[in-house]
Amino acid sequence: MTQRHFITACAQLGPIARDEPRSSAVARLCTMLREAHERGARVVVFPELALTTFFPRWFMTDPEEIDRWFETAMPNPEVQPLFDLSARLGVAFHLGYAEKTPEGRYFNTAIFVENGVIRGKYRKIHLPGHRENEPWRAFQHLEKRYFEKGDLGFPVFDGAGGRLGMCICNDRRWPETWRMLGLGGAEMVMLGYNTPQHYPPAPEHDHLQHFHNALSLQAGAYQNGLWVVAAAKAGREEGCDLIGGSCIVAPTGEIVAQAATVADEVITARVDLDRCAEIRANIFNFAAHREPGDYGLITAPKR
Ligand code: ING
Repeated sequence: MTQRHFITACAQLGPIARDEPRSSAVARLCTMLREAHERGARVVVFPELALTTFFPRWFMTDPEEIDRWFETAMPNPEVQPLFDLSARLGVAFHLGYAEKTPEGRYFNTAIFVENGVIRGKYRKIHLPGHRENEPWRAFQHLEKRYFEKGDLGFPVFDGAGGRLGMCICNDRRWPETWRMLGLGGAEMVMLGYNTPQHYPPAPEHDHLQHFHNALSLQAGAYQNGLWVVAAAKAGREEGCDLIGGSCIVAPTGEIVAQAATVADEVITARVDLDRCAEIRANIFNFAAHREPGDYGLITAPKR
């Protein structure tokens, strides 16, 4: 019988340089997985696009240059050391990376790996930013150029003795993401993010990036009665300041652990999956209180 409570780790990454080889990023991830293990963790969550720098900040046209940022297999020789260490130490992990499928499709992807096996996969649905070069910006945010919208929905799967879900970065800002995972029965949602401090379309909101990050995660946790583990890629990466603020949020919406730096940093918290019931049997008892008959606009097609 797998325990319903365990230590979860959230491994924030500092900057990954444009020319930093994957072997270097993977070595950093392995170092943090070892620290997570030393601290008793059964799961560790790594950030979005954790193998390379956040390449959508640059406008590229050369297909070969673009392809260099993508993984065509998972695992692959570069990432295998992380899979091996995870299996050897018995610490499952969430990992974000850029996926190029054998059919030639491109996704911003996250996986959950336990006992060396991929047990969950998610492809980012809410792709922020733009598609064409916008030179007025200090840096680009070309996720709509380089990735397709995810085609796996919001899967909920078995892992760590409970029901797990994933989302990626901008997904966390959309309440629909959380409600889909909540309705799917997720008890713990794992995600990574690369969030610049400066948001070119609305610089007057730059000082609100940490607030909006926490607001989105805490609301998602509370309104769906689930644990949230959110890992940032942080720090000044190729001239772009990315926020930290990696954190673990309880189903009550309380932040129970938070990163204090913008570098590689492991934070941990004791997650008790049975605590989801405090919310989901009461204030957000979906069966008793939800009124989907009144929510038609939420899934109506865009006009
Ligand atoms: N990054 C950012 C995010 O949603 C962004 C994009 C930044 C949107 C700031 C709005 C405001 O956190 C990714 N990778 O989605």
